[in-house]
Amino acid sequence: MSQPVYPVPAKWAEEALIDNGRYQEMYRASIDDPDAFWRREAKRLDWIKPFTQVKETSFDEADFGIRWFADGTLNLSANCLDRHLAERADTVAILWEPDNPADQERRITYRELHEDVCRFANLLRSRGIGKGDRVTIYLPMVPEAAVAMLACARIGAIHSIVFAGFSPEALAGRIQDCDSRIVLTADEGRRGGKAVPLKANVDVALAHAPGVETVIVLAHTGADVTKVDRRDIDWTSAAGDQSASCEPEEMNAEDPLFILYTSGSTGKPKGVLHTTGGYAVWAAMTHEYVFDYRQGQIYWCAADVGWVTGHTYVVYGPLMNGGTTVMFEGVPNFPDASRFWQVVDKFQVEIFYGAPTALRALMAEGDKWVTRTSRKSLRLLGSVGEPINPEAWEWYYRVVGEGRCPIVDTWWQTETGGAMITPLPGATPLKPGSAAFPMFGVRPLLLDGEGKILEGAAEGSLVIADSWPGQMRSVWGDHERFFQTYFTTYRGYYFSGDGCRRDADGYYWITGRIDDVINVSGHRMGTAEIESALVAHCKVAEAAVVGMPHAVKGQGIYAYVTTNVEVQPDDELKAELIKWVRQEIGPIATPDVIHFTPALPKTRSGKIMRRILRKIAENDTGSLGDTSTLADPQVVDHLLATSPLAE
Ligand code: 6R9
Repeated sequence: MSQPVYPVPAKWAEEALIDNGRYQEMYRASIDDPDAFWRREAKRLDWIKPFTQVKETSFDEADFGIRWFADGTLNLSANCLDRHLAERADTVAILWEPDNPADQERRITYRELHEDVCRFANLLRSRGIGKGDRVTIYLPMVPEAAVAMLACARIGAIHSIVFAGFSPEALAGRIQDCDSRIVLTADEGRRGGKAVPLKANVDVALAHAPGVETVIVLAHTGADVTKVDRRDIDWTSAAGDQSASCEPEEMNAEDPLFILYTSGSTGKPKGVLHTTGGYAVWAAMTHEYVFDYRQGQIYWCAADVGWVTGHTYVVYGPLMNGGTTVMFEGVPNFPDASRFWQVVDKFQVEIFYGAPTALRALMAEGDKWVTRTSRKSLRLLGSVGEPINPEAWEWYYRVVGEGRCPIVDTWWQTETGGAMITPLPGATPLKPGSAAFPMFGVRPLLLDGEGKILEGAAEGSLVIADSWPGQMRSVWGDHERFFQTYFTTYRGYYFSGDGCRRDADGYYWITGRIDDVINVSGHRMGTAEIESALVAHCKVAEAAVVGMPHAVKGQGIYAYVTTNVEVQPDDELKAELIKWVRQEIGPIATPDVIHFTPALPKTRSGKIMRRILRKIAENDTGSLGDTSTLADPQVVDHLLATSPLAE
């Protein structure tokens, strides 16, 4: 089967910041002499005290450590705002589109954003928040979310954004894990015409997190919400009382910038910690090169700020580059499946960056929703969050982009801070479904099960051989867990948790997670997290969760559940368990299938044989492999006989 390859359009090769020759040259330079390369790249930021040290990193246990630009100081909010004021104060920084197209959009200039951030930063200071304090942000996709992030960065507070779709229980866990004394929220969010009761969720969460002294509440929808005296304050009036100037805190390059909780293969979600200097260099550089971004262009990353993509490519990257970033509160299919492309036309968006799950959902609605819009402004498309199947890629390319826009399929992770393996639009001939080549300074390797390096065309575990500036620095409160999670599977390498193939032309093809993490609509879920939610239910004895193929979501959630003996497993209990998991974690963790079983298939040593559970969930039951080590092979027969997927 011959694979299509789309060459770089001539115009792109001529006009882009980086053509193929330049990519090769810069990549070489970044690997051969990282200090010289990064010393140059870091000049894109305004430093308060210039650094003299550049890369001081080791992935080895004996001298493990990751430090970049460690003696430099800077402020990221000043890099996103103040330095643009002289020349671009009246340029629109944030173009906000509400959930409902009948409501008014907002255009916020750099001058206005700077003012809002200063006032809010002063408000935080007035509530006793300063350098190193954790601030939990539980906000919808409104400009105030960016204001809150930048205000934290301005005073050196560490923000921890919790996606507004998470439940009160999940929110409480994240508040407690990092000991936040303050929560920023809104009365309600809006998504697809429905209200999300954010303030009510915070009230429930705080019953479990008594350390919170202040809740700042944005009146977004104007809904009536409860107000706890002395604890809850109104965002707009309290910020309005503050001065519009606020001296930015001088931060060391290695001072923490933010925590973002993400799921792993074991235990509770971990607080991924990013620091200031390296992350900023990585975010600004990758945003410029990957999107060939130039000031004045209208750029839209459709991710939520609750995920890392929203941090790096809605807020920090574009604002450091003095860009105009679109923030969208809504969803792709409300009021109808034309919504994305109507927003593209409305704002004349040139660069659109979205997730495969949304594209597959829109593709299923038919081309007419796309073709009835113009989209003439579009020049470049991007994809992130999960592997994009070639069919969806082709649809995106032909129908949305009309064959005119390159697609940058960017592979990266919360842990990596920004794009790691990606095409560059002026440099890389595209293969649909491949994330192509490494970003500057990134050394990907494929390893086999024994940890042997695979050369040439091969498939194996994707590891990164050396540090890059945007790398996470620790797990909040548990540095040992950081080392254990990422650097012990393969000694001396950062292990991504992803499987990957490299073809004969050196293109990388991410095949998906090879650990116990599933990717549902681009959202990472630890199977262990969903299992512990299930077993926390009083009628459940045991549970095992695996991923299953899902046409739109990429992966769905398949839960095997053993109830307590006296319980009758029926449809009513199924509905109850689904509701329970949504409540414990959030709607994104809703199981697609609940398969009751009197027992789980286990080895004689008591280990659940997940391989078999995965096969059944994939409805690939012809090749279950060796079942001879099972304690009770009849369990498998029962599962096969009761599988809801079998015809
Ligand atoms: C940025 C982000 C990370 C996981 C990652 C991988 C999957 C992300 C991808 C992709 C194939 C791409 N992933 N981008 N897989 N192609 N272009 O999504 O971060 O939420 O931490 O998820 O997502 O499996 O390991 P995060």
